[in-house]
Amino acid sequence: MKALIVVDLQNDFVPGGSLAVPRGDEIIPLVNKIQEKFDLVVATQDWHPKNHLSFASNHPGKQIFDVIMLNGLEQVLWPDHCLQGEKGALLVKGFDDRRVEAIFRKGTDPSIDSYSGFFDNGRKKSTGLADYLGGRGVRQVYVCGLAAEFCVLYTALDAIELGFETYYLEDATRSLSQEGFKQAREQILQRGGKLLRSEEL
Ligand code: VGL
Ligand code: ZN
Repeated sequence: MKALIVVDLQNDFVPGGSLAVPRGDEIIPLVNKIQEKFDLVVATQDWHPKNHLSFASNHPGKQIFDVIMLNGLEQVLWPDHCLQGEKGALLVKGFDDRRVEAIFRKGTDPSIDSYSGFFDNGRKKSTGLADYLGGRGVRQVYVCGLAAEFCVLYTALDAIELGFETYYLEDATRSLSQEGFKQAREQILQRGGKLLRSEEL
């Protein structure tokens, strides 16, 4: 069983959104097209309460993109994004979600961030995605979406660690920075994942 995980393809992460990934919207038609190659399609959704401590706005005196220590973990401070139920948090317009069988929401605990679709950044709480995929007999996981060096990367790294054969779809993602994308691809290879382009599917 092969599953496609569409990570955080949400309005706030495409141009016009509050944490826009440059050219993030370019992947929408590609993500639509490749779904037919998979037995199962699931999605993740970044889903923050207003008081989330990853928001710079909740740390007076701090700036967006400052890095702080938050409960023992390094935390980048982001602009407010993906507020629960608001437009920025909705799956992006144009994304064909008809075949998406389940959506896993993350980042709901105000005290900890959650880049991976599987666990929070402290690996304390699971979203249930691993059990869901296991229960559906999935062995191969293909990861796409936004942003390449954050939520897509950490979702893929957890998938590798959980024992899934893991493919990082390098043309069905976009990054906040070029350097971040390069480092993400290196980490995937170092940890035993594979890089794949969608035409190889
Ligand atoms: C993401 C930063 C903060 C992502 C989510 O989806 O990559 N990045 N929250
Ligand atoms: Zn977030």
